[in-house]
Amino acid sequence: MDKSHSGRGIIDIILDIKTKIGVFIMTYSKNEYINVAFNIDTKYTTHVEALIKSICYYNRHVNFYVLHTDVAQEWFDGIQQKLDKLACRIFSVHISEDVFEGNKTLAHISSSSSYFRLMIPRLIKQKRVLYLDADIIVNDSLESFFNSDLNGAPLGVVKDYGLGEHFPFSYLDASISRNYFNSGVLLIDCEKWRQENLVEILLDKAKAHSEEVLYGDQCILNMVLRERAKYYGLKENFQINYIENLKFSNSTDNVSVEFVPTIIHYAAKHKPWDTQNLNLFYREKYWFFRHMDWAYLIMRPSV
Ligand SMILES: [Mn+2]
Repeated sequence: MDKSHSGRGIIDIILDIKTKIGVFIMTYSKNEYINVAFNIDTKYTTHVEALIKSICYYNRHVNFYVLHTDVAQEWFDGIQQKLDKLACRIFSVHISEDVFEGNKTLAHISSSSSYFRLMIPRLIKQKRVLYLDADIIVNDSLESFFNSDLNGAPLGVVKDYGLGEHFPFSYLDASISRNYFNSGVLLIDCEKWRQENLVEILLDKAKAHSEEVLYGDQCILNMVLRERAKYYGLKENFQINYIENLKFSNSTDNVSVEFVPTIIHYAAKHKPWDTQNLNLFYREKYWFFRHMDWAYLIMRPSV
């Protein structure tokens, strides 16, 4: 109780130590984990492994959380063995098949598993989580995006560039706003979501509207959060369908990008792993990481 003898409290002293020992501060901030979540089924493990490798190519100290109903524990064990050497960890977040049992509309729609991502702040006890779709490759360090200031917003997002001028959502009032974001990259302030009961609010919206919405849970997220989200630029969710549309409307394959996208999102009908579009923009980036040997990542000088 008596701190008058020194005139300073414990906090002041800790702050003092931190400012005096600069190295300590650097090490400390480097040890902060980046939390990344995916939502996949077992068919997607190959693609998510390529995505994890791309993240480890540019980042260390990452916690990976995989939301799923059917991925084998052996897959997690094998990936963790590689990640041990990269100061990263992977966690299986197994969700029971009947999680939406009490919710008729959700239980019956085929894409109901994509709604799992709405529950991230309830499932993952972290302050902040970056959700990424599995049709993504990371192309740079995530540190500045992950730690960026959300300015009080519960969510960081990127506009859906694939829509162009269309706004085909009767259930979203365009006169209020034509904001519509892509839900493949979501920077989630989990603490704020928990404080505001956003998981419940989103699941209630889903209950009421899941049968009429055009793009499933992406529309539900937009219904609740499009006016409250912080919007980032194309760099943080570089949507390949946008580039493919540009190529098509200009009848050219010759597109160059003047910045380095941090997150490449193959949000297109055709994926880099199929044979439908061999000219898909950044197709080679996916294959670079898909074939990258874990041994190379492990032996490579630390990033
Ligand atoms: Mn996607």
